Amino acid sequence: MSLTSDQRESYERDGYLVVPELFDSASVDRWRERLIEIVSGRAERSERMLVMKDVMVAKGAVAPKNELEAVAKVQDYEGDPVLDTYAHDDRILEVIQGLLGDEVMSIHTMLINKPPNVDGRHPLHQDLLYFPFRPAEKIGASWTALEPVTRENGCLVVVPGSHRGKLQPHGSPDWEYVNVAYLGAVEVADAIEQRVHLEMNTGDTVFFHPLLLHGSGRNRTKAFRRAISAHYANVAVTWEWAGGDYLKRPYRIVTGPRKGEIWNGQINTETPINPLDYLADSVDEMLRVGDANRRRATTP
Ligand SMILES: O=C(O)CCC(=O)C(=O)O
Repeated sequence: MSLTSDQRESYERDGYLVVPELFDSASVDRWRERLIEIVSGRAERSERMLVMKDVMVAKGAVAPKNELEAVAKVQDYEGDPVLDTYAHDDRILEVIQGLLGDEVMSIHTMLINKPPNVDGRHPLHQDLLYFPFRPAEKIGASWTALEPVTRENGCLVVVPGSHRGKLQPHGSPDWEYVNVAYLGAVEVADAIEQRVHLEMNTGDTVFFHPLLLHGSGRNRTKAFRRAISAHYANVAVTWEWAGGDYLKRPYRIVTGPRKGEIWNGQINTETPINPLDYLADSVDEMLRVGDANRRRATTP
């Protein structure tokens, strides 16, 4: 699907674009099924895949009835033959190319599972916090609903136009249960008043800018709220994080003449960005809690 000029303008103005019915239910069914297979151990996990348990499960605050009720996210599904068909799907890539340019690489992939009975909220945050690449406008996300998402089951919430601001300080929200690395922008009192709830049907897809403030609410239903997502960057981005651990993971080019190759990264650390400068909380504290939860999350 090539973008219309109205769609481009709306993305540039608001920082996001919803494309209804980008996928039919058959495509979406296989990704949802694959999540179940992976979580229940019926499918092998790809090399870097991380299945994260929900914090309430990890802390014993709720007793899940099955494996799927225990999981908050599957990070880095790259290499999974079924889930990869999402990140490499032409319907996604054509829109991404329209927004970011012709040659793009995949920089992150995940499934988000919001089971019933857990808090599961995502505080308002900006994804750029997690990415070493700049400039921000050459990065973008796709997020596809794997079932109808509503205010009641914790749909995405966005703050239109917030992508025109800067990367903000983030910290752990003051909630009783917060999943590891679900950081929130600290100063959001005004922004939260302008939030818009994106209620979507199965297969509807939202594309968004990495500076867009977004999050999601609690699942107050007795059913699951699941989504599949991928992040992309134009190959012309440069790696700008401080520290020496450059290119510690392969970023695969997914469009254009170098499709299939691993990005061979331009590094620009003249004015290095230290992501820790954007963390409002004690890093030691966050890492300590994070490690403990990760250990629990990966223990079957
Ligand atoms: O799907 C959701 O609930 C929010 C996902 C999200 O914003 C994230 O994981 O960064």
